[in-house]
Amino acid sequence: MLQVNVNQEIVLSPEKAIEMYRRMMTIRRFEQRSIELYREGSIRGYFHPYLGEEAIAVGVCEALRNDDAIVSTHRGHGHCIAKGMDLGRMMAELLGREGGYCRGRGGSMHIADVSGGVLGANGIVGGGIPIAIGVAKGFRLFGTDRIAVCFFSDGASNNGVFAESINMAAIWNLPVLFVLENNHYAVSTRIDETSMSAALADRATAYGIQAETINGNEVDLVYETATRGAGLCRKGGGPFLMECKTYRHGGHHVNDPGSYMPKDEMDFWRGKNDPIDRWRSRLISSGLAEGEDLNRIDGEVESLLDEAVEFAKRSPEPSVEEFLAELEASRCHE
Ligand SMILES: Cc1ncc(C[n+]2csc(CCOP(=O)(O)OP(=O)(O)O)c2C)c(N)n1
Ligand SMILES: [Mg+2]
Repeated sequence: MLQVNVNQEIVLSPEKAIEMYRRMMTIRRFEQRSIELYREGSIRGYFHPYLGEEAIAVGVCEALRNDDAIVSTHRGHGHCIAKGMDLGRMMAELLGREGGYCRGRGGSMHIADVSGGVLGANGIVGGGIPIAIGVAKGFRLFGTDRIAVCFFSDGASNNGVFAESINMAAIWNLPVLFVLENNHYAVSTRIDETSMSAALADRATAYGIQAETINGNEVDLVYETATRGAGLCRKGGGPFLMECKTYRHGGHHVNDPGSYMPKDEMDFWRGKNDPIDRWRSRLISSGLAEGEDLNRIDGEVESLLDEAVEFAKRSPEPSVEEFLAELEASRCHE
């Protein structure tokens, strides 16, 4: 049986190991298919792809319970898929259709599924962090052992709200798993231009919170760390921060060519450090799957995405009258 590589007590079952491959591939192909839809004009507005960071969302969400909650970011499609959201309804949301999770009103950056524990993507950088603190406080007040997971990236960790929130989580001993997706960039600004410390996890230890830095492109390592971190939070051991080093496979958003990203750096992260290729090789070398099995999964993922795109395109556009009526309604509440 395949075991995760650092902690021999946490065993990854073959089923879970293969499921993690399927989920990562689903995120990758969802993003690539969505970019095609964007290019043909079916998706409008901003679109921040999660390509290259798939192992973090999948490794973390596989370590959660269904009733745990996550708070996402502007780069959130991967988090939503990893938490189990339906591909068709997600695609419809991106296309701005009635069949979407928020009836097309949220779109890429404000998609949410409260009943599924996805408490929203967020267009405000760092905006999700205090929400996770409030959710975790609520879980505690209601006497549950549910936990809140807060995804955010290096740029958000430079915002004041991060410092205030993490301190509050520490003093109230809240069950928050902070997942810092350090992809090294905030738009075009490299993290070493804005931080004198290479280990952003040190910021958490300064507030008295346990924290670790790991390679976020190794899904088993992410899973193992998240399992320990979530377990600690659930048992009342306080918040935990995991800094996952990773890299965007392109520019900040779909229309950013990323020409400021050095080619050798990009080649490294897209090549031998690609999270899906790495996991595929591990599954094959450990005898858990043959290449053919994984190719079959790739085909199944593609069929699901065909169905998702078809569902989204068949779903009606919201009517202008209804939009205007909703605007009027919100004005009445001002
Ligand atoms: C409060 C706030 N400031 C600035 C922006 C504009 N903005 C959007 S994304 C982004 C960069 C965020 O970088 P990071 O937190 O590292 O996330 P990543 O894009 O790497 O996932 C900025 C500055 C914003 N949306 N919200
Ligand atoms: Mg970043």
